[in-house]
Amino acid sequence: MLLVAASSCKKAKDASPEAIAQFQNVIPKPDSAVLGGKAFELTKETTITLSGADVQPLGQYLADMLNKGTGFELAIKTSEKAPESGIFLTTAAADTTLGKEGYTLTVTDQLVTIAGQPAGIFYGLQTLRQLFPAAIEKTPAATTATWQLATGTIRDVPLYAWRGSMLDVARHFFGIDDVKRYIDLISYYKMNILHLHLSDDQGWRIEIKSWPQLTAHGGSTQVGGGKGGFYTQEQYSEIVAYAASRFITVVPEIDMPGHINSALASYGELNGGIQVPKEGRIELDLSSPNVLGAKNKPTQLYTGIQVGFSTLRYDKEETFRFINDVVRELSAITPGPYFHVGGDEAHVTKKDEYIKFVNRFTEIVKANGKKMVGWEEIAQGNIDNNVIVQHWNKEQHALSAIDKGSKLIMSPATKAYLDMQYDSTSRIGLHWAAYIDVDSAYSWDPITYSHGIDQEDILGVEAPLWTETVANMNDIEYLVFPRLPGYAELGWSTGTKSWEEYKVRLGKHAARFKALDIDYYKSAKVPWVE
Ligand code: TNX
Repeated sequence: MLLVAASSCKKAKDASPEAIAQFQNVIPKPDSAVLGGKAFELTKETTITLSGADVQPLGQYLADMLNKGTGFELAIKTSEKAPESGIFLTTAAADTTLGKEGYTLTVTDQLVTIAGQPAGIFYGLQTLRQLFPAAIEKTPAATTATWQLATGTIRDVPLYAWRGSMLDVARHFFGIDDVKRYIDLISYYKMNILHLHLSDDQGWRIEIKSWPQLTAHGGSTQVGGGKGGFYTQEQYSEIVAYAASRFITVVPEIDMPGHINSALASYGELNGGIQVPKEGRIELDLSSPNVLGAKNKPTQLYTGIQVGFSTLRYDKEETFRFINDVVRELSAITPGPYFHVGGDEAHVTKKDEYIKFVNRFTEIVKANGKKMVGWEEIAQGNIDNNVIVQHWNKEQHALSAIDKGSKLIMSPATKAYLDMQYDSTSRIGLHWAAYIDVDSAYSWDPITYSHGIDQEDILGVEAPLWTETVANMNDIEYLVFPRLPGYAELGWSTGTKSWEEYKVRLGKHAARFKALDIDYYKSAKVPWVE
């Protein structure tokens, strides 16, 4: 008698139309995805098998995610050999052409295999989540759903190395739980950078042990006069570790030499003199008594939303002791390679002093073992190919950065600013750069956005969320969704992009937003399917 393995006796079922649609609706769009069209079913008997180095936490992450949505208690085991059925995560069999972040995901009617290096597997898991019905994201678990995937093969590698979002925790402060949720939401779309804007005129948000007043006083308020807040170094480390578990690098920013009033209010000796900026976008209200402070004297705390009026004092060594201490303490608790020095809108710093500041920043950041990142204005200093420049406004700065050998992060305000209103009716947001509806947010190409910028000059794409008008998590979600998946796709996906095609996929993510409890903006430009 012929013995046949039980599994091959069963004839594979066809995939449901829903499972097929899910296979086709992944955001960011995979490099290649070939549909098989049969069905794989996850049941309570499904086993997760792990193979290779550093794969254990990924197996646990997957089990937690699936168990939460299904109510199952899936078993995890380790084996060098691929199993016949279940889900198999392997770092052992990785195809070297996938790089650090690429992955393959193969679904047969019996077995789901994700192969890659750890980061690649993590991204493969994000794709896998999207291949399941949206209910997989719901808590409490859905008990009636069947958990079917369509069979097929996906091979995926990112276009850019830097795929990020910035969260401004200075204008309004956001606690650890909010930041962790932000990390989860951006990681769902395969972003790998969280840029934290940790200081600005209105607040200083990271404990610096050698300068305690920065947080004790400088962190005590925020836009609108609320109570502000800050992270202790331990809390910051908790955020950094949480981000790392999602393959996200935290890039800390201390904005200098402008955008610095919270430090000047805390230590008057740093104050280079508050002034009305000559080229500021908004005129400083001189009648407001709480903004003025004489050079070398502490300023008042500031709770408005104007920019460009404050500066560190250049002509005192004390300032550089301060900068050194801040960069040293913050670098020591930042495992990632980057330190962002701000450098934007220093409208009342004298031009020659501004350039000298940038040159000093470059030395200090390097001496502390980090790679310097700064807003595009730093291209006026002696920067080189060790420095990364974040382009947000003026093409001339971006081009001079390239001339000096620096790479660019593309964050053009007219396209990539998450704090811009969708249209004039948006309940929060600014509009100085543009109104950015979901179609506009997606319909640009970092390469063709400016003349003279080539793909090799671009490190990646980052969407900043400034929070002058953003006070809580609901506000964050309203501005970030549904634009963020589009920025993630611009950063990740190769190939030509079409809004007409993308908007259909995005529309189908509404059910996922809902299951993830994301309070998104229902733009009329998108055919939403909840
Ligand atoms: C400009 S963009 C700023 C921020 C503001 C933002 C508001 C940049 C480097 N600086 O200080 O928060 O506009 O949209």
